[in-house]
Amino acid sequence: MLNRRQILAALGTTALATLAPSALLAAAPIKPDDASALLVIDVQNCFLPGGSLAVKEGEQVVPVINRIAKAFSNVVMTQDWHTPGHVSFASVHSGKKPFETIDLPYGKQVLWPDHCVQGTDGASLSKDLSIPQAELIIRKGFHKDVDSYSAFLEADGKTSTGLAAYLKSRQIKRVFVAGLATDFCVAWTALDARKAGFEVYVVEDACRGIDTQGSLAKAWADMAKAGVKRIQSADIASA
Ligand code: VGL
Ligand code: ZN
Repeated sequence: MLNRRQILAALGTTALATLAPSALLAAAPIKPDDASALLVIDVQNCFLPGGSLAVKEGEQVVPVINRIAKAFSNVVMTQDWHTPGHVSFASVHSGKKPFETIDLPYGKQVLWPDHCVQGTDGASLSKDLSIPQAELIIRKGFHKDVDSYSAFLEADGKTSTGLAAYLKSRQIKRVFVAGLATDFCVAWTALDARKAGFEVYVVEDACRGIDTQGSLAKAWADMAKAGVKRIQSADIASA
């Protein structure tokens, strides 16, 4: 085995100069400033263990989100907030089962078990979230005939939730996205945030995915293509 000195000697000064600093030094931690906001997506009972659309390991995002949130002065949370009999529920389409898809006027829709019905315990935010400074809760998916994975735009691609205008009027330039599920509400939120002109980071270990029909790999590929930065919670400077 070569030791560190031998490796450095073998690389020589030219190679070293080429590699430094990105390869040899750890990246500086990212420090959220007043122009940064953490978006905590859908950390609701329905998506947690025992919930009707439980995301595998979903509960593991809670302590990670609580920890990183301490570094943010701006935090916005979202709640998936469906009407009873919402169009995204398999139960309202005869002969259809959860995770099958149908064509709706606005495009392809994955069908889900009934979840996050307005005012139910399943729609409540996790009681284990501890982010007292959170300043806004955006509810989405409350139009019976239109789904909304994204916290910015409904699935018709045109109805706004108002979040982009809110963030812009608060002078926010950078958003950090965490929560559930990576491949649906997190990814769609991150992609729409890019379209709205924000710098976007998705905190991978603060998210978990559903992963149906290749959706998780596709989501990461779409996000990379759109310029979304994939980071870990350890990349964020602690408060
Ligand atoms: C979500 C499926 C259906 C999510 C919401 O929060 O990612 N996924 N509704
Ligand atoms: Zn939903």
